[in-house]
Amino acid sequence: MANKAPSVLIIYTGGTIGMITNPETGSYKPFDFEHISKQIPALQSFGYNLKTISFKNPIDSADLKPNTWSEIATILRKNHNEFDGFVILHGTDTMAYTASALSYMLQDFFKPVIITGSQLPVEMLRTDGKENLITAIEIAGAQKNNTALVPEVCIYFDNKLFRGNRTTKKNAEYFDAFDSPNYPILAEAGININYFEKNIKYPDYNKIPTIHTKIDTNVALLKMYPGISKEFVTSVFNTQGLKAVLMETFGSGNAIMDDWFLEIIKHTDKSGIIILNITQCLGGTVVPGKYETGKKIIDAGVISGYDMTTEAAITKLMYLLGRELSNEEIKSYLQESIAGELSKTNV
Ligand code: ASN
Repeated sequence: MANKAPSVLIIYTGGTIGMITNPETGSYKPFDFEHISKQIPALQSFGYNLKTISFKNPIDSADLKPNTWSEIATILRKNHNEFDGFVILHGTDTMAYTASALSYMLQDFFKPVIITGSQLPVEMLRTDGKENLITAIEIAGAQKNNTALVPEVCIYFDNKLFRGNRTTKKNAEYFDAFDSPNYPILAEAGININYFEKNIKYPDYNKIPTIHTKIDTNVALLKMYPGISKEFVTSVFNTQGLKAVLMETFGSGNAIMDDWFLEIIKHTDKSGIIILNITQCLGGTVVPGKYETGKKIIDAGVISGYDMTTEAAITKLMYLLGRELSNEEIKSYLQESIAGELSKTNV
């Protein structure tokens, strides 16, 4: 019996890929999916069964709010059993945040969710959008023994397939917009698409796919820098409704040792606000207690986020706070991998 052609659902949320130039201002603005499909006639003759869902008002992802993640997750859950895979067209500015958030919100998902977009609109001759979209569709439909080859939330960009929650946008100019500094790529497209199966995470196929769509944004991001003032730090920690602070510290998790700073941390921890520590370096990990400057904040109550990216860590906090777990449960999940976003191997 001939194998059925794979079926892929494309969800168009916006981003440069579908933008056109506003003749009055000269700026790019989001446009509809029709425009994309006209620019890529190959979509009509693709060997797969393709269906499209388009956001009524496509957005520049810089203007994205977390309810968009819930909207996408709901569409994915509703269509999970109908399609072999999914492609999400999305702006690059916050693509790594969406990929990270979805990796937590979709639990025990068996189908590939491949997020892509472009640096140049699809109507431009040198666009990277055509290749990105066509290869993303091929990956979303790729199967082996009737199961998806890459059943993960991924970003496909510039010939590379990344685990979504390991990515960060590194470049606003060149086509290689994304990097995965702490985890190897899952596949690479050349003449063939080479899949690196040992890097791919597989779900428990006995479980039932579920989604968690509640997100709690009562979090703050605090980046360390020499000269950071007591007034500024105090104002961050005094934010009304605050439940967690993500600290981007120096090197392997080190911070200033001023008494006022350690007092704020201790007081915050006692009041039930979670403080999570990641490094502001592009690659590498927090090594708890390696230096005295790192040990002091651990003793004051800060917990380690190891090698998570900022995008993976902040969305993980929002997701876990949304689950309404106890602080002890949240702290324990933060220090473990729940969707392949963290490893402790280099510690
Ligand atoms: N501002 C755009 C967006 O994130 C950038 C892009 O897609 N290349 O929607």
